[in-house]
Amino acid sequence: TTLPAQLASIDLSAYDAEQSRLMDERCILVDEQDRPYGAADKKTCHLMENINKGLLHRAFSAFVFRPSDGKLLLQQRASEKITFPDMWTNTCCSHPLDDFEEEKIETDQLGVRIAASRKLEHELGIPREQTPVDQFQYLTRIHYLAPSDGMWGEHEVDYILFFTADVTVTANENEIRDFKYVDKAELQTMFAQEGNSFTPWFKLIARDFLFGWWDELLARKNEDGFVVAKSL
Ligand code: DMA
Ligand code: MN
Repeated sequence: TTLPAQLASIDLSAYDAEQSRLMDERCILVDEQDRPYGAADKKTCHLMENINKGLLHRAFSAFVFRPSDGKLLLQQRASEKITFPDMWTNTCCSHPLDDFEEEKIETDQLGVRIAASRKLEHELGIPREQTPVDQFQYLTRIHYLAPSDGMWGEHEVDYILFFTADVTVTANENEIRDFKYVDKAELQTMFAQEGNSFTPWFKLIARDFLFGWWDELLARKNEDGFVVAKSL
């Protein structure tokens, strides 16, 4: 049988083997009200051909802040990533998976919190005991669509989570090319510099929400001047 050109060209063998394997993970399909109705593999969910037909899945964006100075931990995505390679972005993004019962729990956004803790360990090597799920602060959900390179893209209901704690980072080089802590001014400088590219969701969140929320976070300091974590 002969595949249509579009389908033949999505053979993943040209991509990194580990990232290709991760395309078998099963994302949670949701409608525009974030009501789950099924599951599909990550490859299916991230093909623009399907996104253009309305396919939408659940995701999270985690932002980790350091208590001593309130700086935000950024990551640069690895060149191996199939979507949005080499771009600077927030600390960690991924998907709660249909593969794990506990990641489908909706009460107190527990499923996405568990997924965030799992992926902070997978991508940044942060031990799970350093990211207790009840310590994530849930801010809001955003529905957005963004193409990556023509063939691939994102279309998600994205849960935004803040987390303030000292963490130990051991980067997984298959996921992350670089990481750094920035304050607001340093981030603005990075945005202004030519040659830096940023993920579309991070630019969107930065444009619409991040700086206001960051100010509120910085206002919550204890007597020692440390930003205080806010949990559930
Ligand atoms: C997907 O992030 C989630 C958002 C919010 C864009 P990702 O591409 O980093 O996911 P993964 O690390 O699972 O490939
Ligand atoms: Mn996605």
